[in-house]
Amino acid sequence: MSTSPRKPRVFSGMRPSGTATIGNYLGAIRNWVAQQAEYDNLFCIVDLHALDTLTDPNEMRDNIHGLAATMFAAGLDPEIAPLFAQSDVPQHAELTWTLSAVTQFGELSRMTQFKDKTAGKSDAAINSSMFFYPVLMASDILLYDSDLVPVGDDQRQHVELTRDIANRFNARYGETFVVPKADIKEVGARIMSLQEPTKKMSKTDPNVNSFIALSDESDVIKRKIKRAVTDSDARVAASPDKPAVSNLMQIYGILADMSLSEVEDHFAGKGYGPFKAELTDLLVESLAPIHENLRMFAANPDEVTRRLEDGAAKARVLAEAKMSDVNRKTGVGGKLHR
Ligand code: AQP
Repeated sequence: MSTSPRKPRVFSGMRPSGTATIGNYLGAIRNWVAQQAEYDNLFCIVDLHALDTLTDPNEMRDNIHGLAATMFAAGLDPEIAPLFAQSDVPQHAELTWTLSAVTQFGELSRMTQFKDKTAGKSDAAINSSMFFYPVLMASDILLYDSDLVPVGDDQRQHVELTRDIANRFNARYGETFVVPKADIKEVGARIMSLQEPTKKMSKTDPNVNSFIALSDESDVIKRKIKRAVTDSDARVAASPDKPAVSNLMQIYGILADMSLSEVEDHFAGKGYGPFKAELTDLLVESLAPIHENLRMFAANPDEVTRRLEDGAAKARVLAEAKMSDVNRKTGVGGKLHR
């Protein structure tokens, strides 16, 4: 009897810190959906990672459900890609503490995201959870023996740190964790702000014109694309000295399945007006099926809850087994298990 080889395990997460943007979609969700049949998947709404951003419990609950509905609406199939809320599996927090014992202060201090998000802030305004974020992320990934972590480019350094943490734990206590690899696509991995094209598009950007949310209706998309900054000349051409137009061309190219040079040829001699009009139409058309599904989930919110509960039940089985292996290896606990 031949047994088929185990499919690689994929794990990835998203903070329910706001409404998912076209950046989150093109850099992450779209890839998760496109390759879900190839892998043994687990996806997570990482609510504990959002505690330092959201202080209103109702907003937290609404965002968790809204983001889950968005991921299902975008095509995540709960039968092959279970989705769950991080805090429904307590081992994420438990493993974080254990991994903090093999994570160096200096490593966390060097994380670019920490430096970016805390720049210009006083110590009193920086929560330690922001500093500790990569340890919780390492625990999210390592808890499930994940082989691949499909993320946008901004998370590359955190996955590298996760690898270092896994290797250090394995060296100290024996083979315990799979050492994961980041899966970062060449296109879409870094969609930039529509207002400041040298800055990554973020769902928590206070300027709502800087991003297109997946839930934005056509009139909002039209307005935001109209206001999107462009570069000084009127040519639709991609180059490092034209970051604004290059970013818009990248969005167009991914959605139209065209390379940047094909996009450039398509708009040769046309200028920004026709380009922005076509980009708006393409975005509206691409998001229409997601909107239709979102309306379906809005009419049946219990279905989202049910799917999240199912996902958590599947994740807990794996997390409990891994955490008891970890505790046995480190020797903590009163059971004298050897
Ligand atoms: N601009 C982006 N381009 C491509 N990919 C992106 N991702 C985020 N922004 C872009 C990818 O989306 C996934 C989920 O990210 P997250 O929500 O957990 O946190 P983040 O990376 O910090 O994303 P945001 O939108 O900027 O959130 P906030 O504002 O809460 O910090 C990840 O795979 C990420 O790479």
